[in-house]
Amino acid sequence: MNAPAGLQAAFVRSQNGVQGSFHQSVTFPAGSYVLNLKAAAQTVEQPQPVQIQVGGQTVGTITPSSSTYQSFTTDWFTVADGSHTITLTAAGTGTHATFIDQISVERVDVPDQAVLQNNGFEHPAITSQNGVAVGSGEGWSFKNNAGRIRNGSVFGASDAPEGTQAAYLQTLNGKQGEFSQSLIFPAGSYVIQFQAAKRTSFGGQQSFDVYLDDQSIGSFTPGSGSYNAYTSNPFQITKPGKHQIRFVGTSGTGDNTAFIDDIVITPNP
Ligand SMILES: [Ca+2]
Ligand SMILES: [Ca+2]
Repeated sequence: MNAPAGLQAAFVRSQNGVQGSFHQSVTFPAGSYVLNLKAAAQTVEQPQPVQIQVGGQTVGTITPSSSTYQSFTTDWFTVADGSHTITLTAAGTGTHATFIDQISVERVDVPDQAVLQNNGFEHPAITSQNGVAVGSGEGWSFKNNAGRIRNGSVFGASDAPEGTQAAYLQTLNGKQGEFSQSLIFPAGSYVIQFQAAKRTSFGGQQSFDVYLDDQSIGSFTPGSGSYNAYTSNPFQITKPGKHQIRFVGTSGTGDNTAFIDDIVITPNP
């Protein structure tokens, strides 16, 4: 396939026990970075994983699953002022190559605190007559039966504990609602605090799990139509970087809804 930039690209593969690699020394100002690159597989059936290192530290292993060039981003890494060697090495055993092009270094800024955008689901203001905004809200991604409500919506929820709008997680026709947001965390220990209530005007009991990336940090079953405060289990971020917070409905059948508002990430002392 054609290179995504210009006419040429790099390749790495392994042959007779020799792992192909290439490297370049780059002068970095002290800080945190990611590498962005494009990569494609020579043979989709036998992809060649590629290990990416900076100054001997592995910052990612990519395995292109397509013969079309796709974008990849490494983990975050933090370096001291000075020259560091970026090395890409074939990490598999096969002779099939991975093609690589358009490698760039991107500086990433670590905030002082992990802050959720639109943590109270107030934006944008809901204008629909039924007071429900299905699957939309600034900063958040919604899936299946999830979205936002404003006070007085057809869901019949108690008034939002923060502002006038909240999120809902509904299980309907066997599909569980979920919403998520990715944000940048400084290293540290944290808990997630939020307010939650159940729908009492219709349906059954909703329960939900909260995740940091793929790690469950708590299961919750709001038992009251009034909002109560809940706190996740503590979790540890060992390196600064981007992580996803996710709320997922867990009741399997029926029509069950939970309401959630005022989600705050707090350092765990
Ligand atoms: Ca090129
Ligand atoms: Ca709110």
